[in-house]
Amino acid sequence: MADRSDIRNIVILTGAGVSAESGIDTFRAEGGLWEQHRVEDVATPEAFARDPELVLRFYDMRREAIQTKQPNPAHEALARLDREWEGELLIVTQNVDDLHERAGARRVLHMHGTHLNAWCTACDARSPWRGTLIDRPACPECGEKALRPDVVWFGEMPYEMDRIFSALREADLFVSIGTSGAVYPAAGFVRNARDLGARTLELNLEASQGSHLFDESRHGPASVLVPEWVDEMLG
Ligand code: BJW
Repeated sequence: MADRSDIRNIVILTGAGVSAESGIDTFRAEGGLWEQHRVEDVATPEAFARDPELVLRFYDMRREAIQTKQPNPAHEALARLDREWEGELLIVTQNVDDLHERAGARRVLHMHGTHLNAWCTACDARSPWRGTLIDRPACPECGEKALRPDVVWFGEMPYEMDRIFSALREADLFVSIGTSGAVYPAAGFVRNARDLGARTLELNLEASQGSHLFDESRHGPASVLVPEWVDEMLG
C-alpha cells in the first residue's frame, strides 16, 4: 500500500486459501473438497434432509481433521496485526476452522459458522462440539437428538451480516485473502467496500474471479504475502 497514513479502520475477509498451507483442503481447487463430494450433496439443507448420514460423516471427518492442523504464518501475521493495530479491525472469515483464534486473533467473525459448534434444530442452542454427530447425540441443552453442524449452507443466511456491513461502512481498507470470490454475499464485499469509499487489496495465490475489482491484487502464497503486508501496515 503506497500510503497508509489515512488508514484507520480495516476489514479483512479470509477464505479457504488462508488455511491451505495448514493442510486444510480448499473447496474449488483440483482435488479440493467439492471434488470428493459434490457441493449439492453436502452443503445444502436439502442434502441434509435427503441424506443426513452422508452430510454428518463429511462434517465429522472435517471436524476431526481441523483439530490436528496448526495455524500457519498467514494466521500468525493476522493475529499480530489484530494485537498491534490501534484502529478498528475485523477479520471476517468464511472458514469454519478455528486457526485464526488459535494463532491468537480476537477480532474474528465466522460468517459461515464453525465446525466446533453443534446447533440444535429443536431448541436453537449452539453448544461447543469436538466429537462426532453421526451417532446422533442428544443436545446438551434440551436432550433432543436434533444436532447439526453449525455451518451456513447454500440458501441459508450467513451470520452477523449487520455487523459486517457496519464494519464495511466504516472501513478505510478492505483486504481479501485466499478466497475465490465464487460465493455470495462475501464475493460482493469488495464492491460494497469500494462503493462505501474504502481502498481494496487482494492477496491470493492466483487471480480470483473478482481480481479486477480490487485497487491492487498481489499473487502468491498467503504464508508469504500476508506477513509481508502486515509488516508494511505496522511499519
Ligand atoms: C490460496 C492458497 C494459498 C489456495 N495462499 N491463496 C447466483 C448469483 C449470485 C448468488 C447466488 C446465485 N445463486 C445462489 C446464490 C447465493 C449463494 C451463492 O453464492 N452461490 C454461488 C454458487 C453462486 N450463496 C448463498 O446461498 C449464501 N447465502 C445467501 O446468499 O443468503 C442470502 C443473502 C442475501 C443477501 C445478503 C445476505 C444473504 C450462503 C453461502 C454459504 C456457503 N457455504 C460454504 C460451506 C460452509 C460450510 C463448510 O465449510 O462446509 O462456505 S460453501 C464454501 O464456499 C464455504 C466457503 O466458505 C465458501 C467460499 O469458498 P472459498 O473460501 O473462497 O474457497 P475456494 O476453494 O473457492 O477458494 C480458495 C482460494 O484460495 C482460491 O482462489 C485459491 O487460488 C486460493 N488459494 N491456496 C493464498 N496457499
